[in-house]
Amino acid sequence: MNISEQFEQLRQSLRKYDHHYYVLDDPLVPDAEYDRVFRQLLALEEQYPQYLTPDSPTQRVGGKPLSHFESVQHEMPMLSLANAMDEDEARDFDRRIRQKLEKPGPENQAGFLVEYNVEPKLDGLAISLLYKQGVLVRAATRGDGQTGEDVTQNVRTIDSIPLRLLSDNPPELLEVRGEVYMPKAGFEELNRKQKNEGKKPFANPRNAAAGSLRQLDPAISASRPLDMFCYAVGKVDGIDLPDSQSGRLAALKKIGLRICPESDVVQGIDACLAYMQDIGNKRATLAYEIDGVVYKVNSIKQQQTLGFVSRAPRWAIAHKFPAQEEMTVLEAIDVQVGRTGALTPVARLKPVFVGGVTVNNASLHNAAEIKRLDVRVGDTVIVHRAGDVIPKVTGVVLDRRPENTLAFDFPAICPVCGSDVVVDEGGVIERCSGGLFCDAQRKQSIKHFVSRNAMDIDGLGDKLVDLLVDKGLIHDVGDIYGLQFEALQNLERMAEKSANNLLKAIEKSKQTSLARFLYALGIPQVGETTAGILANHFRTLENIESASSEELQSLEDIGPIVAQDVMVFFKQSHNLEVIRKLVNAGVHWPAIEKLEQPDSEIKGKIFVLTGTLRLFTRNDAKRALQAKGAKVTGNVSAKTDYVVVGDNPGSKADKAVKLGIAIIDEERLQQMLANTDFNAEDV
Ligand code: D41
Repeated sequence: MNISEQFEQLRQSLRKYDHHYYVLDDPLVPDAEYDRVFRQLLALEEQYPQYLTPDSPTQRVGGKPLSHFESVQHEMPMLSLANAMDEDEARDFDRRIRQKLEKPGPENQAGFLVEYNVEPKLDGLAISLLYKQGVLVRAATRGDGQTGEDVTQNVRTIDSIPLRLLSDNPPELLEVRGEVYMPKAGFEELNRKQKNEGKKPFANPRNAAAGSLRQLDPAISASRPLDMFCYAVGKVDGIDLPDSQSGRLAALKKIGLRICPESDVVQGIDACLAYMQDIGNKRATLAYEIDGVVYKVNSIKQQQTLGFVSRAPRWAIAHKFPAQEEMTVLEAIDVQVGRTGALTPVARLKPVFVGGVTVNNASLHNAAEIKRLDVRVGDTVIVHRAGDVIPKVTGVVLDRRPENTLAFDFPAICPVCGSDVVVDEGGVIERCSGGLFCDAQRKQSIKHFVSRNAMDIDGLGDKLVDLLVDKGLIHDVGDIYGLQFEALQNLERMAEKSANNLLKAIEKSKQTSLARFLYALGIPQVGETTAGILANHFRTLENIESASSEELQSLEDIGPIVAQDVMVFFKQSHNLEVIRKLVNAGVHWPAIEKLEQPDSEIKGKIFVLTGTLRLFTRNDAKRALQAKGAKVTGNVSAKTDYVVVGDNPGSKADKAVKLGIAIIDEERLQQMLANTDFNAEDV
């Protein structure tokens, strides 16, 4: 083999590996092998620089910093995309299309479904790639649609974009359009870095992607985790493309370009709307940010019949999710007291529709956050609500600040019991110092005690707890077991049947486990996992009560702070009093036998659960794993040991494959849980 053939062979191998790794998400060879081939090519290029070509896989980063970006004219204009803000507008879009496509006559109107290619609408920035003879020669931003900026040097650093198309006879010219975006995980990581380096974090992945592509120094772009999905072609010379959008996407994929795996073909607008719903449900688990879905008439012939209105095709529409950010007026700031006394300021808002629901309240976290935002009563604020998370106030529209507003005065005494407020945990959390003298803390600790993963007392909801405390029927959790039928029945809205059911549930809860009991007590810093660890190690409540700090700290997950909290809790006479009351009332748990712990497959391992589970609820699987010493986290990373996949797993499973993490199904999980049954009771 001569030198030139050697070059070509190495380059071809690397292109193939890149394609499998970045585009197909299906690596061909281990990373070490990739590195070897890469270094071989580098060495050869150093030895014979005359053979070095710009489309070599080694040449992604190499350009020098620019002083500015050149303007470039697109070969064919980049169109814009009309929006549908709700279902009605989406249906109007379909109706217009059917009217244009159909021969007139009401008899045809019914039952005629347009075929649509449907795809997520990525929240990145539109880019046009220009391939000549299969080689990437230019990449440009959309700009005004006619002219954009030449960002070739930066786009070349995106690993999933082929510098040369995978085709033996590539088209003379091919313009490809798509969205460059920053995956959510990469965005989080980048912002962590920005903060560590004292730089301003990016507001969202879209801004981060745009900022990264607009770096004059390609080395900076190269360090940013960018990716691209292609969704359309511009000018094409020298090949015949398939006559449908879906066929074209497949053709692009075949020559090495990355296509969104969620795109699909459906018949009619109802199916489009169902697709939107489906993608909406998956939204939080997708690896990238989307702000809607795009419906495109699939047939190119029909697209041509439909044509354009100004710069937007009549055959495509972006159906947007409801905005996740809106403005509204902050009417008041209330301060709530939690179970451990932490004071949480809550924004009372003029009701606003955001993220698909009407929001009245939003969290303001703590005093420091209020200070950081300088948010004042009367301000117009920005409210953010994504998925099912609690709405947050993320900013103030200073332009709209009325005159004479005052900075918020965080209370110095507890708004419920009047005790002093103290600041702890690095000055971030304000706490009421009233402990169980504070009604709010007592109510919250009772609510925690009866909750599902604690003592699990069915029928003792938040409102009823408030009522029972307000009426003086219970003072602490120990009083729950002394509740009498007569007293309950005298309460408003408490029928005989519900009073009986409640008493039954209370009775039933007496039989519990040590871990649940410990968790229910609400010891600061002791969540379910830690409660399980304590129960397994110490086996009896007495052992825990008398444990030394060293002994506590010898356990996994327990550091000096948690150890301190546990010891302080069991030193308080009122806590011991309550525990005695509970035990005297008959709360009990089976003894934990000390068993030899086999080398567990689970202990100390990190699990991620994804997809719909059939054998467990997600909560049960999580608790069972935690009880056996595993950590269960929400995100797949290099540290993850196992990803448990149920039905329709989504991107976490993909990521696990990419990272080479063990993927197991529910049956296997069940087996693992059974094998490691080192504890006599299930926590
Ligand atoms: O994901 C997207 N952001 C997306 C944008 C998409 N999936 N498809 C798109 N299709 C088009 C047409 C139909 C005009 C080829 C688009 C865009 N345009 C687009 N992005 C920015 C302006 C237009």
